[in-house]
Amino acid sequence: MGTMVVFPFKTERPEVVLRNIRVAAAHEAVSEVLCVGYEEESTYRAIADASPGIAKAARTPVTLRLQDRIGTRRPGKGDGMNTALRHFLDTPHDRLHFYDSDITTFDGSWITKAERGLDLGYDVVRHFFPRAATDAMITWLVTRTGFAILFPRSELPWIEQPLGGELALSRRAAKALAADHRVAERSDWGIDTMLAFSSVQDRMSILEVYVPQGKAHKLYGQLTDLKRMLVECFAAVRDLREETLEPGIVHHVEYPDVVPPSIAEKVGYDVEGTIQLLPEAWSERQMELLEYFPIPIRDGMVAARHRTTFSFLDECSWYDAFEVLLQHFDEADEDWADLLFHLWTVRVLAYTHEAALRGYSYALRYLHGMVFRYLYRAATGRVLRPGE
Ligand code: GDX
Ligand code: MN
Repeated sequence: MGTMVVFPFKTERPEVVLRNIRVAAAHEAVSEVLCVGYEEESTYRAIADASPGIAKAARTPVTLRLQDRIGTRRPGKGDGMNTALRHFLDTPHDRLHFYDSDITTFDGSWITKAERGLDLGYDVVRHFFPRAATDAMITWLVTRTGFAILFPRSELPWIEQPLGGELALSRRAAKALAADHRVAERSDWGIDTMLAFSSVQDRMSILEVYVPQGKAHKLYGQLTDLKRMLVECFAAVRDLREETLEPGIVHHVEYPDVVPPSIAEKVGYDVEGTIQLLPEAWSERQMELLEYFPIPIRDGMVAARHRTTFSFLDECSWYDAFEVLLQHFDEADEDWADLLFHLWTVRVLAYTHEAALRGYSYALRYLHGMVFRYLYRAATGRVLRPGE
């Protein structure tokens, strides 16, 4: 009986991770905290030094271990989460929570909210947060877009933050996910996509709980980090293209609260720096790959190499581009990866211009509407435009 809380971690600020471990260990529902590291580096050693003291003070075991090599993709967060899933199944605990270790706004209420959802009998409880209008651009433009195009009548495109690393599972759900070889294979950033997909395909009941204070965490490093995440998240969606999903599962979403100004007024990325990045890393091969795309997209991208232009990649064109990518993208091919990164960057700028500039509430309505228009088009073949 009891709950295990897992923090997968790579290199993080030790004081942030240790604070989170303390919070979890002190929570009355928690019977064990498990930290799964990527390698034995400075963060790992800081946890090794401090965890016996934390465990003693809270009277809750704090276990530290390295991730196993489980998947077939790049060894990353997926191996960390899959290691935790397997470790959990070897314990008697009946509930498993995952939280990113770099969160600076984490507190006991996150655990309590998830526990209440599990008390009600949901198989999966997912946390969701208020996010800046220009944040979560992989979630909106890749994952939710892909889910809408591939599974328009399913519950999948309606999951608020399918890439979120904060979720809780019943033992039954953890067992089913651990037994899914597609989950086990996703050792990279694709793990979150696979967990969301597999839980819906398995017809698990899902509750999304709202955390009003938001998730403040480490800012993105270089854009190259984001590029890897983009490519791995896109590949995870693309690999689902032969799958089918039945409509209708139990999926409830807590009504969100007012968004704090710190989030509503936040600019999520460096617009100027991003524009300057566009002419970089082009190859002749990418120009050839553009031949797969409809002419307006191809011409627009050719122009974007030399001057600031992005509005051509509007909502409808992104759908067209996405379909081409679903069919032809090759993850192992560096030119495809660069081209995907370029296309996505242009689409982020176009979205910023067409929606985010109109303010927070407009932008969030726009993004939710966009997912609906995409799934409507995928299901009926009829194109809806913003405002329709
Ligand atoms: N064990 C292990 N191994 N942990 C890792 C690894 C790895 O290779 N890579 C990252 N982590 C940990 C990291 O220390 C942190 O605790 C968590 O995984 C998330 O990584 P972070 O670098 O903070 O990612 P980011 O950009 O914040 O993305 C997270 O939020 C996204 C989202 O909410 O949209 C992450 O959970 C993504 O999976 C998620 O898509
Ligand atoms: Mn983070």
